Amino acid sequence: MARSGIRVLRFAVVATLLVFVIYRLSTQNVDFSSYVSKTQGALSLNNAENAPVIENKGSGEEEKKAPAEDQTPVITSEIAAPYERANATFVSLARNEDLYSLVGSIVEVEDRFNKRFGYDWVFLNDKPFDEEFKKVTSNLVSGNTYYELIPTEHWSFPDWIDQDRAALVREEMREKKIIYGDSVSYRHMCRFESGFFWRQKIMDNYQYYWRVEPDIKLYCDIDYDLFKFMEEKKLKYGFTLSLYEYIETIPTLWETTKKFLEENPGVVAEDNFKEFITDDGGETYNTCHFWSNFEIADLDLWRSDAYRKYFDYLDKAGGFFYERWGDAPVHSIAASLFLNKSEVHYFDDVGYYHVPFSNCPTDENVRLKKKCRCKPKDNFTWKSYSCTPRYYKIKDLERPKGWVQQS
Ligand SMILES: Nc1nc2c(ncn2[C@@H]2O[C@H](COP(=O)(O)OP(=O)(O)OP(=O)(O)O)[C@@H](O)[C@H]2O)c(=O)[nH]1
Ligand SMILES: [Mg+2]
Repeated sequence: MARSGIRVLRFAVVATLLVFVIYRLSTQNVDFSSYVSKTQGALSLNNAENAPVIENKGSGEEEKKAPAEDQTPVITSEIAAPYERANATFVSLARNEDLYSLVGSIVEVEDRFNKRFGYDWVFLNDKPFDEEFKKVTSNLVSGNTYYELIPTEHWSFPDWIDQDRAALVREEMREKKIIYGDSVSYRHMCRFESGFFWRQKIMDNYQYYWRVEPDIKLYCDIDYDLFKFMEEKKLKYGFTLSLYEYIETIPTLWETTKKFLEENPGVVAEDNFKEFITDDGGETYNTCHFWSNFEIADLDLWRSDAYRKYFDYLDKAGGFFYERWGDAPVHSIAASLFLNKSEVHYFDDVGYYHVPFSNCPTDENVRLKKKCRCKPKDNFTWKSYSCTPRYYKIKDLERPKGWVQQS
């Protein structure tokens, strides 16, 4: 009897509660609007007001909002339109198996820079790109993507190379544990980046390029168009990191360069950047080079008569195979000799990482303004193995605030 009384009481309480809830729901509109607008704000990619140098020449139309009843968050394009971009592209040399290392780099570049500009991206490979590579990368890049197969003659031993001699060198370098010293493909890569990436037909469509490698990081927002900056400042070569080269990989590169210069008078620019690469007026090479895994440059530098002749000369000498000449010292020597110093630029404000070095903006104000995530102490710029202090000296520039603490 007592138990059934409790049951009746429990039923009465639950029923009352149910009736109350149904009544509240029928008399009150649940308001989702604050959630929706917050969600829209968070997902909207349009933050053109944070892009001070983009001149938005649009019609002044307001950003399109979703109809009130549509609660799907709106993702608008971040590309300020219409915007007159420079004639430029990203370029990545990669293998199919590099895909997921490159994907990280693409996301960094898109998030920190390109989603607001939509520049193209050219992918180059000595083997055909597979469908997965194309699907994943084209989905991430905000501009157009192009996938090009490198012709065999740009990725093979020229007929004047003595194969036995080249094989012997690789064996010696393997024993000496010189990094990539025994690799054939690394040598093809260095030769290709020196003499052929800019000769690919697709590159004829562009004036400037930005080279991107797998596994790099961009530490800071890039709040202006670096390509337009190159154009407006008449810059031909931009870098973020510079350092000394392992001399074992380039023992005769400078001797060969000197011979080339003797045989080709008049190729060196009048107000050149030669002091960056030599400390004794050209007698010896100090091995300083711009780290070419990051490069923003004008393709005309490589298309010039001087560089074409220089590359052909080096190629005939065979050092890409008889030694292990890298594209970084080759590009750097050429840029330092064939350009005026005003045409070479150090992007101190572009936070960049390629294992194992970082370029972290020296000045704290810059790091805060550009939302950098790098550790200032890791900045390689002022370390003893960096060549970048020479840049400041040659250009007679004041070092940024904070450099002493980072040296
Ligand atoms: N298609 C193709 N690309 C290559 C090959 N070897 C290297 N690459 C690409 O060439 C660029 C330079 O190669 P890396 O292996 O990064 O050379 P590195 O920067 O000197 O050395 P890491 O410290 O390994 O990064 C990268 O973009 C690679 O994806 C190859 O055999 N085929
Ligand atoms: Mg690399």
